[in-house]
Amino acid sequence: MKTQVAIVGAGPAGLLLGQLLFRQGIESVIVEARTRDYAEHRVRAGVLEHGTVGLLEEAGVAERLKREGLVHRGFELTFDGRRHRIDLEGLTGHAITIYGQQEVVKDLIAARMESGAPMVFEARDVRAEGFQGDAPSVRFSTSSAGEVKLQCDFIAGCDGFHGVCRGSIPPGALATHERTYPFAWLGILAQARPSREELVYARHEAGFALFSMRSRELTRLYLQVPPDERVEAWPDARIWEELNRRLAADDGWQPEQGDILERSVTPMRSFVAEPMRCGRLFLAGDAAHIVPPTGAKGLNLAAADVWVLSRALARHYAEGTDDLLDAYSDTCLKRVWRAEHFSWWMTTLLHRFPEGDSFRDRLQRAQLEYLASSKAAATTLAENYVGLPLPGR
Ligand code: FAS
Ligand code: PHB
Repeated sequence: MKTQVAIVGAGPAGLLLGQLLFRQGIESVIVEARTRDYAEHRVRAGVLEHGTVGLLEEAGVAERLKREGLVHRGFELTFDGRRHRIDLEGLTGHAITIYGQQEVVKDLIAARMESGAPMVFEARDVRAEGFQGDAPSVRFSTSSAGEVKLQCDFIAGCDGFHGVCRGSIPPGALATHERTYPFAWLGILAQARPSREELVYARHEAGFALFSMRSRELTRLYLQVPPDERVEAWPDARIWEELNRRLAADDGWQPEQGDILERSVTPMRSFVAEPMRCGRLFLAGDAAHIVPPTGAKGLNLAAADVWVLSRALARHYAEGTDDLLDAYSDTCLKRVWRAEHFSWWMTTLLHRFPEGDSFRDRLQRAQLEYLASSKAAATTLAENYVGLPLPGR
């Protein structure tokens, strides 16, 4: 089997790359370890930067997003029983869009099917090989095709944090930087009407809480919990009681309750692997970097990486010049570290740290008071939240 670009992983990064390459006449094969159903039903991200929406439009997969996505022009911070709105559009001219990651994945898989470009699900024993030489290939096996060697010019490692591509890079060729946090997020998806127009981020003595949504019928909520917490420790009544406590403010509002459809505990970590390239293997998305979800940056960073990679590959095939390919890692890492800083900053601002450090508490409050009273401070938060300009756009 032969192609130009072998893409490992059918998450948002791999699928969007496949679509952007297809629209530029560049061949690719997507190799995914799980089933289509798994890829389309994994509840994760929900916030799309305006730049990501623009990319999905350019990729020709934004029709349903435009119809069903919820445009939010601001969000609210809550602390000490008061709410402060951050006017995203007023401060930056841009808004965000609430549209579930699994919906983005469904739209991209449908477009892939329609294009007829190859995509393999349930690939086993996937290996990236030969990328330090001139003949890279991806080997895998499937129940229908048996052992397959997919020869290609380039490999795009879009297989997430737990994938195989990053691990196939020789240890000396990669440096990693990591920060883990002494807490996790308990996330729920509830069959409840979002009873507030915009997201609410709450810093509370008992810990962080987030009110978000997926549609006019589905609410998405998060609670800070200890890092090794088990979902069994949180029966429905306890979840709603704690959400009401942490999201409370002087307006008396409480989230509407409903059946909990999905619940999961997500560890919080910051992680960056450098460089994001080894020979003809290019890492993109969570395969190269992880941010704590407090800044809602993960999916958006993945989209930005494959935008940069698709442009670089297009230049390689159209003009035979590799300047953008050679600059790929530095171009992406500039944006990655900005988002890493923003996500770390939002996380340390809004979460309670177990050691109960009163000095840190006072610093958090001082920063929140500053955000609530200074246009300059609120603008910095807003421009990072809506998303900084994409390179070359
Ligand atoms: P993904 O992990 O999504 O996809 C990788 C794909 O590769 C998967 O389909 C996997 O099955 C496949 N794969 C793995 N190993 C393989 C192998 N060996 N061979 C073949 N395929 C393999 N981000 C935001 O921007 N906004 C948010 O609001 C937000 N909220 C989040 C909430 C939670 C609870 C979590 C966990 C994450 C959140 N994120 C958020 C971050 C998240 O969305 C990721 O950044 C995003 O999924 C990254 O996309 P990919 O890089 O495509 O990786
Ligand atoms: C979500 O809706 O899943 C979400 C929203 C904002 C975040 C993180 C997650 O910061």
